[in-house]
Amino acid sequence: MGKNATANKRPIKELELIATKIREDIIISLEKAGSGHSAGPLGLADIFTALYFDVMKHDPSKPLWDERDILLLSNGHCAPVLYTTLAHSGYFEKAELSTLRKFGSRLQGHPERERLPGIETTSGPLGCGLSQAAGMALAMKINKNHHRWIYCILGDGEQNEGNIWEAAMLINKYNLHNIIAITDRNNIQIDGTTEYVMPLEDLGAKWEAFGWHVIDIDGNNIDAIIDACAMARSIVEKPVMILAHTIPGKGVDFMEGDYHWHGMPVGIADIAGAPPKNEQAKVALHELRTLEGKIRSEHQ
Ligand SMILES: Cc1ncc(C[n+]2csc(CCOP(=O)(O)OP(=O)(O)O)c2C)c(N)n1
Ligand SMILES: [Mg+2]
Repeated sequence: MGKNATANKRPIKELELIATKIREDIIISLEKAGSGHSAGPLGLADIFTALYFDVMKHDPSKPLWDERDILLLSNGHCAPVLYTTLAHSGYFEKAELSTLRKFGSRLQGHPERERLPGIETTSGPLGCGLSQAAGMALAMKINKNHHRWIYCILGDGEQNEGNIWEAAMLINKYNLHNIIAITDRNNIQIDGTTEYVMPLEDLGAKWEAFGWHVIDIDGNNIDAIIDACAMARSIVEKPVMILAHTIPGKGVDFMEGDYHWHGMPVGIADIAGAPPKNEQAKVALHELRTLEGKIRSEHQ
């Protein structure tokens, strides 16, 4: 049996503590790497914590367990949150996080299937994840093990890719209702706000027009994420898109809401409103560790 199939549910405060530790490790590994994406991974830490530590059926000691739920990271540039969550779950040693983006490392800038336990697909070229989810769901249907859930994380800027909408139609046509898609609706992308680069709204209405059931949530509220996933699993007549409204750079005040941190780690760039380069990691970690202390004291 998978760990989360048998484990008692963790209290929300414990999950918030895990998400904060994950954010700290994202900052540390990106600073060591000297390149990489900060805003998306920090914003997604609550969703990843909820999925790996509560929602999904999986077993880090058996990454290829044929009853496991599947997590696909379609917005592959957010790899730091996937790697850090996998390490915290026990798929590999946390020490390996310090090899992020180094030559020869298993933790490259974008995830590669079979390179690291727990990585289900290769991603990085945007727009592919939902089609990969559709292929897996069709295979599960043919093999009669479609009781497993496939969680597919998508960026919002990523949804400028036409191929996502082809997958949206196909999933509906073939009733692949074991797919639960989650959009990281953080309103930023590579070089501006999503509404500036390519307006997406009304995004919920678009998904509904493609036959999907849409659930809007605060994507930085772990309780809300867990509830939305439970609701999504109970909706059998349609595929479900959870529009998770997140704050890019969440947890680090000088990064929050600023698209300049989309593809920047701490320590290499002078960005308006941020501390000097050599202070950025220290300030970010101080803020996160203060939050960690506060959650710990509330949890005791
Ligand atoms: C097919 C393709 N086109 C362009 C890119 C370059 N690119 C990387 S991330 C990104 C922005 C994606 O926006 P979003 O999904 O909202 O990511 P966020 O900034 O929220 O992390 C772009 C255009 C890519 N990786 N793949
Ligand atoms: Mg975005």
